[in-house]
Amino acid sequence: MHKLICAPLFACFVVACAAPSAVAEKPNIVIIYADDIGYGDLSCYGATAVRTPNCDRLANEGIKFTGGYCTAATCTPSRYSLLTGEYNWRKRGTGIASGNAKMIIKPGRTTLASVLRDAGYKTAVVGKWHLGLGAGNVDWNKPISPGPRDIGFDYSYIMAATGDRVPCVYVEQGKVVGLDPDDPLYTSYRKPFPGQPTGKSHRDTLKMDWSHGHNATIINGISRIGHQKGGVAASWVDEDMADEFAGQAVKFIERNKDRPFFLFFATHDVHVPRVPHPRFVGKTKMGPRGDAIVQFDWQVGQILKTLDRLGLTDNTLVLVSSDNGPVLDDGYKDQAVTHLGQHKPAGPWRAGKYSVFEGGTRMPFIVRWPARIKPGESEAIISQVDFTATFAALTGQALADGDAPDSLNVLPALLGESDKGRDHVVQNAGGLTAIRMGDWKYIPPGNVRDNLGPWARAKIEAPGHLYNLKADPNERNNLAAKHPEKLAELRAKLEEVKAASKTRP
Ligand code: NG6
Ligand code: CA
Repeated sequence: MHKLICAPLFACFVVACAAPSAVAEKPNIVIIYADDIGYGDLSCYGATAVRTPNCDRLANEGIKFTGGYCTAATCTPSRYSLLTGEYNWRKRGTGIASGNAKMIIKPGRTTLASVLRDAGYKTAVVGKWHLGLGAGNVDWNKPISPGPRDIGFDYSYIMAATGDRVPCVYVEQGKVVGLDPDDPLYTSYRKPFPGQPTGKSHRDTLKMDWSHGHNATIINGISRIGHQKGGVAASWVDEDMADEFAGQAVKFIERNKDRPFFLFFATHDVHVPRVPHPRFVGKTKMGPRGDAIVQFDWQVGQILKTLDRLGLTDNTLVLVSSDNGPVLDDGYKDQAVTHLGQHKPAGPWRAGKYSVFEGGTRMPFIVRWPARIKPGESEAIISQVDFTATFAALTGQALADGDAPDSLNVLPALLGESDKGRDHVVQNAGGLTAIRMGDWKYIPPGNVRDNLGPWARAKIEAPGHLYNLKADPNERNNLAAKHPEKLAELRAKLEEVKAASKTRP
């Protein structure tokens, strides 16, 4: 009897004596991943034309990072890197995926989700997926496989791609939600379905006009990229999407309140088409884009309220970030350009979505974990590609040699115990990759997107541009001629990273 009691007590003692960071911890983890929200879009990062009280609460109660990055200036590649821990530009086929693309991440691969599932977490993705589904020629009328489950998510309630791409339906656990078997769903990214009205043929019937692309099938009065036939009852109502996703996220938390859970909550806001619920319309003077930011923040609030209500706030790590920089006109005439006013969606950084200038990949990045993290601000460089190794370290999971090849364990920086994260980070936009090392930034020769849409380009001449981000955060003063040795150093580092197959030690 005595012995039986003693053994577990002794085990507890040993665990308690070990260094804190060596002990596996199992806080709940919620990553709230915005779409196309820029560094300057949240009031805790300086916005005044829109207020984001829920994000601000997180920033006050946690750490506001000023050097947080996504890996690429568009959605699919950033999400690929976040989940796999691999730089997207190492793998072909990780560019912006169409709505009927096959699954991009190989089933069985080690991902952030599989690592946490193996650590005993219940795992879920709710919201935007945009990483392909199925094995090619997906049939939406049958169970869709492979999908999120095959890379570590126990539960999924997602849209296949984006709000502006067909199919405009939710997919829960591999099945289209609310699909009427008598009205099967088909998609095509090549030919239109004969006789179907499109944004081109029925432009005057649209509730929001398109500006480029986005002129194929009309769903809910809005024309999209790609053609969809059938699935009428299953098709979403854009105005209800934030409620739908937030509701599913809350239900997942409620179902799993008594065990460690990992929720990847990937909101659709503020991607196009921006069609916030009527209760958010007019909340800002910026039109739908501003109102969609308010709607995003409301979704953050739904998560925070749920954690408070269930007594989970203290031991839940909540991380808020975004998948790429901001954009104004991204295909619809939605007042984003005309009603911008003095608002600076990318904050102090140059350009936004689609660009290797800082605005493309420098993200809002907030981490709160009351039980463990002291509130503050940090300049540490952290990339979303680091999530897999960092959360593996937190939860005591080992990674095999080939796993998460570019993911660095930056746990001390994430927890605010160190101001050192990465010493360098690679930033990608389409075919261009740039590198930041310390305060320096090198962009190789090429054409760089240099606006927030409508588009302008900056030409980067040989041997590339060199900026000092500390002195010149807006990347205006090219120091290539003045500091050729610095340029050579950064270029060599970028080439070394590109030539290697992995950068994780
Ligand atoms: C582009 C779309 C844009 C947006 C983007 C993906 C056109 C002309 N532009 O091709 O509207 O959908 O893809 O955005 O079709 S992302 O945030 O999902 O990467
Ligand atoms: Ca995006």
